Amino acid sequence: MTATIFVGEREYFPAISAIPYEGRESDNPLAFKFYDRNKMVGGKSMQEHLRFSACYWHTFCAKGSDPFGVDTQVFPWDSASDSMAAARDRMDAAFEFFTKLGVPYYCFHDRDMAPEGRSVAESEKNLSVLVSLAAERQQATGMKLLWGTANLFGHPRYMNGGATNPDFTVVTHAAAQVKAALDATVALGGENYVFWGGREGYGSLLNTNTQRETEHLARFLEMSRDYGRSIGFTGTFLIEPKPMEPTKHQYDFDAQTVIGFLRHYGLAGDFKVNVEANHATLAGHSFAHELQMCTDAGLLGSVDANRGDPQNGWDTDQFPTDLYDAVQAMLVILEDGGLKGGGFNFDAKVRRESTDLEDIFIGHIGGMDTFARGLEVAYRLREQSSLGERKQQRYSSFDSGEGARFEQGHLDLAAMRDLAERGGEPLNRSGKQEWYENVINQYL
Ligand code: XUL
Ligand code: CO
Repeated sequence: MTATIFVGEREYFPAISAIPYEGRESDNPLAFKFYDRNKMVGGKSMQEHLRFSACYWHTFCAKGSDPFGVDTQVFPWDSASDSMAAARDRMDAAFEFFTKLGVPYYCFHDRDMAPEGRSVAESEKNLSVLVSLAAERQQATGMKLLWGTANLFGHPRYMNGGATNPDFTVVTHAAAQVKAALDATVALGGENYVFWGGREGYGSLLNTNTQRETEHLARFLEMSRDYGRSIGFTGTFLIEPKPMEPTKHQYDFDAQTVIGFLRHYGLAGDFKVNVEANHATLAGHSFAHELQMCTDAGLLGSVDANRGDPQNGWDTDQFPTDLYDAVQAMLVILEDGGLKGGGFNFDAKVRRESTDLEDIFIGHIGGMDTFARGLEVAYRLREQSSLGERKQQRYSSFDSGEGARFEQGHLDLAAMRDLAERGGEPLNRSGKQEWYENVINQYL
């Protein structure tokens, strides 16, 4: 995988070569300290466990602007005035970056890869031209597509929603875009296809029929699934929950909301969940909580790796550096048998103030090292500590006797009442939270 370093007509990062693993003593900012891709952790290499992906949008399309200020980052792939020429340059830069970094996967939105045209047909054509070039670059480098998606939030026509827009004509445009993005994903061998409904929600209940919009969303997803399957897409469709931003309320609020929705509409299985760390914290949850809800339901699809800032109530999309969080996430993922068709996609961006070209490498290196350490620590915790055993032991009263009969559905409420009377007052059993927390620190 990612054997060849890709350099197109022009080298965009001439000062940077393939990022090596140098170990924790290294002071080279452009080297991995912990991510050693071929290192085996319990029968699988780090690369196989973590299935890292870099994203097109933050890294190659965003340039540091925020609601209060214009771009701060000047990128050499942005100089062409023709939008198709700029898209080709961006693609060369992206594949050079992916291969020098050494991630096996990438992700993109239709509009990251190719500019919107003046009509549906022109937009489709633009995308298919760039998809052919991406296919050549994938072939040359061994890079693979973790997922594709359609941007149904940037264009003004989507200001009131994409699939949930109150205007049917807008919904048809959303469908046209998803159809083309599915064609692109299949053409590039994409392993998953993502729906993130940034504008599928509302600003005010006063002007919104939430029931109709939710039904429309389900219908839209069904038709997308049916089209995808009809063109040979065998991967997983993913819904990426987020509670808000840009809408005040987003229908795909959090993992449990999405899981309930998928089950209600018979979409679970074809569709799973793409958990994003910063979206979890915006919903008032932890990253590990969202992963746990998905693995409990058998519906963990993939991960958008990043972090928020505990002092900010918005999606800061920072690179993940919190080891404690990474360990807790990896404990849940290892317990589930590892990521299957999904990966760790860095939906993360360097700060507006990080204006050196090398900063995008440094951000990704830090994120990859964080999860590599998280993986190793979580693996050792599972192998060597009594964490798992103690957690299991907490439920041992359900393993046999009346507790087991309860789990099997053999007891009714009256029988439970009689058992309560017979059993007398239960002993207080300590939850031992502090002990669990201390064990994690001991292994860090
Ligand atoms: C936005 C977000 C998106 C999705 C893809 O918060 O996470 O970039 O990952 O549309
Ligand atoms: Co995301």
